[in-house]
Amino acid sequence: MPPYLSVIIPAFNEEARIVHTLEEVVAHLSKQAYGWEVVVVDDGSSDGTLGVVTEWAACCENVRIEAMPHVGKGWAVRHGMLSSTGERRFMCDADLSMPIGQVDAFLQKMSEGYDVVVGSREVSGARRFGEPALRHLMGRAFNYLVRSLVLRKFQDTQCGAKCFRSEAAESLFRHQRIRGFGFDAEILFLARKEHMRLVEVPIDWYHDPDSRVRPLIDSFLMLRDMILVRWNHIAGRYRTTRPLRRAETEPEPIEGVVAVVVPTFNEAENVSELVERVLSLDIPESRIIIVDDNSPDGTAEVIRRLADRHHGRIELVSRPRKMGLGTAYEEGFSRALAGGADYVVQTDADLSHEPEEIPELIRTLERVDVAVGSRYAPGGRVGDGWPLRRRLLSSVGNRGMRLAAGIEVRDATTGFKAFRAEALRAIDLTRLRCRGFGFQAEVAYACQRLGLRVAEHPIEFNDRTRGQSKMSLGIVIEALVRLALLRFRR
Ligand SMILES: Nc1nc2c(ncn2[C@@H]2O[C@H](COP(=O)(O)OP(=O)(O)OP(=O)(O)O)[C@@H](O)[C@H]2O)c(=O)[nH]1
Ligand SMILES: [Mg+2]
Repeated sequence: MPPYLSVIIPAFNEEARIVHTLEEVVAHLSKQAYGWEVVVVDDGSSDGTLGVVTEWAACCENVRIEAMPHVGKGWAVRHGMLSSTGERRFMCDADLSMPIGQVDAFLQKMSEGYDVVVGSREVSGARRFGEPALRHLMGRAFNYLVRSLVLRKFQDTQCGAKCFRSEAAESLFRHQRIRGFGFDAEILFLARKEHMRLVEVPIDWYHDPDSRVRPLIDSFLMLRDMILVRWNHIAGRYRTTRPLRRAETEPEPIEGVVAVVVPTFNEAENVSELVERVLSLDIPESRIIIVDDNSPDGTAEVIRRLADRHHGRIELVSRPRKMGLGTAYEEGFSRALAGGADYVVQTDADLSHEPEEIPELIRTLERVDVAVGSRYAPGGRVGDGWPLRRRLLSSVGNRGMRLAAGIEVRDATTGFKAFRAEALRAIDLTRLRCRGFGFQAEVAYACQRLGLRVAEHPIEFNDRTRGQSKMSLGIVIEALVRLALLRFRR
């Protein structure tokens, strides 16, 4: 059962304050009749925050810590919002500038039907304590800019206390692009764009002299972020495809054992979200097999921590060096089959494919052997965020490979597929020649030659928002040559 309330606390170098904050928060929540959880997201602190919270959380089962590389407050909150499960998701600052007892007022508002409740230091009834006048003035000046650029009518966008209904949190934070302090305004902008019900509630605010906000630099960075929000909007990057409210009738859960195979190279910033999203799908018997090629960014370490938390549901295959995509799949697939999977899914770690589409891919397997998540099938699309160069590379590469090997499926290079176990066994993976990127197309070719039933399920593909792409023109050319040779030999 998911808890009623998740409290998300982003923390960057908060060793000195975080324990006191946790004590206050837990003391307040323990008195409530509802279920709750506290998620501290460590934003790659260089002090002892991670250690202190880990130790503290060991004694309190409702409190956990999520360790992230240092990216920014916005990214930490996003991670907390998407990896927590409460019906209400409340974010607050690690210094508790707003005493936690006031969360009740937020929840009260939510019960009146609001989707997003925003703590405000400016609306009538709010009080500020101990804030230097100059600081306040700068805050107001910034707010004026924000209002005129992106958010009319909001008195205070930057207060760290906000509460979201679960569906709102999931839809908003998934579309978030801003990683730093400007994310609040972006989220509110998106909420308004989606016609969510928003309200500001007055709060008591105690200024902390040790605040992490640097007035000048951060105001400047936020201004830049606001311009970015506007720009992203104009460029169509916030076009949403996901319905805000969940469907009235939930589809049946997936029966059978599902293994999701994910190759990773430098995906430390993406794997936790991927894992949480996959494991929260309505698939009772799912496992994730991650094949990591000794990523220098510490991906394996992140996975180990996840594996501890989700006991028995995550398997890490650590390889000594970058051995290529093809062999990574080969290894992941054989583990999946050896582990008794009925269905095997492959997906990239960079969240370009929505994990929420996995159940649909598997349902497609009721009538075929292989389901292909396809950008190029009718109804499929590539998100607007993909730069022209990558779009061209993908489209030309895809066409080229189809032509070279005579592949019928419209998206030959997609990394998002589902196989029935028997079908995957029928493809002798050890005989495939393409060790790198061409592997995807070679599998498509093999399916065709074996006469397997293949169906394309249209998907939206979005550019990765974190981490580096490993794709290049060289890789595409190499794959093309190999595929052409393959067909020629046959
Ligand atoms: N184990 C392993 N994984 C890899 C290797 N190269 C890429 N990957 C992973 O394969 C998946 C796809 O790689 P991407 O870099 O996203 O390539 P792409 O999706 O074709 O292109 P972009 O989305 O534009 O980056 C990701 O999960 C990568 O981390 C590799 O050599 N070994
Ligand atoms: Mg990718």
